[in-house]
Amino acid sequence: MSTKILIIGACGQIGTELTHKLRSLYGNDNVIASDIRKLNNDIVNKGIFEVVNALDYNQIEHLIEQYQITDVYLMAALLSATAEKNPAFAWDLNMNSLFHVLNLAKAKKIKKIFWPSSIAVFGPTTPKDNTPQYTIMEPTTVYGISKQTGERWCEYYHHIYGVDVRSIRYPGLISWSTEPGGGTTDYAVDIYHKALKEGKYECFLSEQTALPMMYMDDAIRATIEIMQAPSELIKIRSSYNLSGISFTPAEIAAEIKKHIPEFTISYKPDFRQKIADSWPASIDDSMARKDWNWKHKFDLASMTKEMLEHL
Ligand code: VAH
Repeated sequence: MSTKILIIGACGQIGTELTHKLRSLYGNDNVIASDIRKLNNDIVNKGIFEVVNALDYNQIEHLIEQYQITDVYLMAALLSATAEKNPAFAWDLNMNSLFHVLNLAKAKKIKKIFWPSSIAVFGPTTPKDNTPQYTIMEPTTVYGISKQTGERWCEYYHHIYGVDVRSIRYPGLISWSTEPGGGTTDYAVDIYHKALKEGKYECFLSEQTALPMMYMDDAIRATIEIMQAPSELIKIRSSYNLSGISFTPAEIAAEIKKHIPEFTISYKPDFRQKIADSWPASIDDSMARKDWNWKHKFDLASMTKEMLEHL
């Protein structure tokens, strides 16, 4: 049976670029993009698009049958900052959408699932530098708790029901083509827009806040690679640590200054500082490198060049 893909949350920060990539790889007729509303014209108009509520099992099941879907990429979620403002809905959306897709796979209605986790599963008691794959995980955000719990259920459904679910703990993701959506790492996207538009940026994190980050092209490639890897290579069925780079607001500002010498940055930490302080500064992704041959391509310099050129 050929691969037929459903992306839930196709209009989000990752979903948008993932949809474009999957359409180019598998062909428009084999990729069904979906979201709660028609939130992105390109996604809606340049291929098959369906409005679907990630919390409505029957709607998802109907799409699976209508299009003979084999693979589901579940990208719908509330991110860290937004989730803190709406904990009950964040838990509902992040968890129950996952149960719907896991149960569809358990019922053998779909073959494979991609589900995004995050370095937000780590907390203030986790070793901060070069955080290992297996370590203390006491997340202090609703988003992190939902991702940690989701990882446990993914691993359970794989071992108990044989569900082929694959997952990556995304670091902060930086893209020029999609607006970020309520994350704590979004300063690293905003800074490029403001540097070009205003020549200055007021950062909501302090200057020495190091966080694991990745250019979106690397994140999309990692997502495709883990999904295309033979099942026997995917030894970790909770979620793989992944990271390309790690930097502070001061370091990204210095890199931007190489291109825009008059650029200035100021710092005004807000509620997101506490979230960032609970996360690792850098990640050890050696298990992904070992199991399915992951390697990142973009560093801070090459990412900055790409971002400023495209913007
Ligand atoms: C957030 N961009 O800031 C997301 C991500 C690691 C951070 O999960 O919430």
